[in-house]
Amino acid sequence: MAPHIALHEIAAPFERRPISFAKKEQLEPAFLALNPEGKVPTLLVDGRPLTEVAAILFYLAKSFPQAKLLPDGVEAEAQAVSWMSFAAATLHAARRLGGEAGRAAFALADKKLGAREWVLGHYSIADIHLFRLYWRFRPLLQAAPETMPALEAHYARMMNRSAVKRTIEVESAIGYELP
Ligand SMILES: N[C@@H](CCC(=O)N[C@@H](CS)C(=O)NCC(=O)O)C(=O)O
Repeated sequence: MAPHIALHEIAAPFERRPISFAKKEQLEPAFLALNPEGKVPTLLVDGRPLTEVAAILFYLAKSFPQAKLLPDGVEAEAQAVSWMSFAAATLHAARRLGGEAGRAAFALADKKLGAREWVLGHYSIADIHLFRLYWRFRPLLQAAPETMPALEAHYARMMNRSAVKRTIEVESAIGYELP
C-alpha cells in the first residue's frame, strides 16, 4: 500500500500485480525468485526487484524529484531514513508483540510526531510509511483515539489526499487479504 500511494503521488506509469496471501502466492517459486523472503511489497524496476518499503519509497522519491516526496539536503534525507527505519523496525514489528507493547510503540510514534503537521515539516515518504502502518494497526490497537492525538490528526490529513483515496479505492476493488 505504501509504494502504491507513492506511485499515485508521483503519477508515474506502473503495472499492479496483486498477490493473494489466501492463495499463498507470495510463496510460489516465481515470486520467491523475485523476493526470497516471500513478502510484499516488491517493486520491479525494468525487471529488477527492489524490496522493503523504505527502499522502494526512497527510490521513487529520488527518481521523481518533481513530486517533492523527500526534503532537500543530506541531514533531511537522513531524517527521512531515520523515520522509515523506526517505522519498519519498531512499528511494523510491534504487530507481533500485540497488546500493550503494540500500543506503546504507537504511543512513541505519537510522541515523536507531536504537534507537527507532517513528519519532516512538509509532506514526504516518511508520512506515507507512518500512515500505512497506523492505517493497518489502528483497528487492532484497541486504543482510544484520544490517546493518539497526533497520529489521529495525521491519519485524517493523509486520508484527505487524493493519492491515498485513489489507492484505497483501487485496493478495495481488488479486495484486501491482510496478513
Ligand atoms: N520489512 C518489510 C516487511 C514486509 C512485510 O512484512 N510484508 C508483509 C505484508 S505487510 C507480507 O508480505 N507478509 C506475507 C507473509 O508474511 O507471508 C518491509 O518493510 O517491506
